[in-house]
Amino acid sequence: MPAREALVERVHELTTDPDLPLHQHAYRSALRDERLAAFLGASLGVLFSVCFLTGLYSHLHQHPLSWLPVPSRPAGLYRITQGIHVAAGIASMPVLLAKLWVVWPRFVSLPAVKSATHLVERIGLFPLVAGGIFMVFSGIANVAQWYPWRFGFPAAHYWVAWVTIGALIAHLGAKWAIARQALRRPSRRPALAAADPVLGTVAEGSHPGLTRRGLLATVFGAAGALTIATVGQTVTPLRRLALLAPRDPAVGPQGRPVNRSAANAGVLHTATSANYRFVVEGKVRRPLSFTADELASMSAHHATLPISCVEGWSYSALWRGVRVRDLLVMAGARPGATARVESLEQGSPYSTSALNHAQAHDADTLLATHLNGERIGLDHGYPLRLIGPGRPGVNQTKWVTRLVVE
Ligand SMILES: Nc1nc2c(c(=O)[nH]1)N[C@H]1C(S)=C(S)[C@@H](COP(=O)(O)O)O[C@H]1N2
Ligand SMILES: [Mo]
Repeated sequence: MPAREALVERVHELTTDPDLPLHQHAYRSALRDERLAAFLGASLGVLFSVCFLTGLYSHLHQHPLSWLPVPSRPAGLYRITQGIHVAAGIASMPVLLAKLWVVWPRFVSLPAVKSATHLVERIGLFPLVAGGIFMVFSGIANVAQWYPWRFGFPAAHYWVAWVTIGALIAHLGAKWAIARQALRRPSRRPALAAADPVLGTVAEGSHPGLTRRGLLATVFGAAGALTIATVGQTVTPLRRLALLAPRDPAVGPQGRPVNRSAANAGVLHTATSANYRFVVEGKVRRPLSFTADELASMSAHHATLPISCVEGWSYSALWRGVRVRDLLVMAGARPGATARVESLEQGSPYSTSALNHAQAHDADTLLATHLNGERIGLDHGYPLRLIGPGRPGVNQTKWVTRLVVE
């Protein structure tokens, strides 16, 4: 078969000509060794696992399971888990880039398949590498509120997380022994170098330029700098350093940030209309209905609670409002009741949110009329917004018009 022969010849040419990029020794560098690959891989494994667990916790808030109710306390818990989620995701960007740089000659190494195990391992690299890049890229783009895609971010970020973590566990299984060995031996590892013709074949010192230590310092320095330049969006004392954070927790209407304004949500008219009513309905003995003024005069309970956006910014404020649990009693709901709030906003996934039993009965779960002593502004949810302890920002529904008891 002449076509096949020509192809074989071409591959041979590509992989033996020292000037061509597929030549097997074109990527030799003292930095591309097992120890560095293992160290960067282990760091990335820790960062990705932290992101995965905190991400699952966030998912559980937004897609509740009746048999695994999320707690309403401590009030600042979600602020911490989500702050860590976003910070670990941002910090993993330079680590991921460095890891890919160190190991990428392997992706083009030949022979393409050495054994069945090698084939499985190689196929598994695709979901790992593509998934890892996707998770970090989509997460950071979401924090920057840049949506260069058509799919829904939360669902894609959630499902690809499972694929990536599965591939990570498989990769860990495949590399465990070699990585452990590489991390233990301090300097020369002739056994490893011999075992791996692609990586680790150039002795350190024979190559000028960056040392392993220098590379690690650069990578972790970059990760630290990115963290300091963004974490002030949630660790408020550091907010002046948060040069790369898209949100300043002290800037916005009433000195607090807003993602979706009343105008964007299309509620300018309905929220300010004299026809506005807040109603309590569903499984109740006495349905209730209030005007905006009635709500403001009933509102007597104070609570200091954070708004913790899934995007990683948060702020704490003093809220004044009507307790949801008092409304449940007034309406004659059964003691085990749960509830759902609905916004005047139409057709958004954030126009409704659920309160499980602990959340609905928490003394600080409020339908708020006041923010830091002032009537709540239109962009923060006038005339009424939900604010409860331990909840993600997306569940702190603004422009509330209905409480449906279940
Ligand atoms: N009806 C409605 N409520 C909403 C939203 C929304 O888009 N529509 N955004 C939520 C999100 S994502 C966050 S982080 C908080 C932000 O509250 P703030 O704008 O008052 O700071 O409101 C939440 N409540
Ligand atoms: Mo948010």
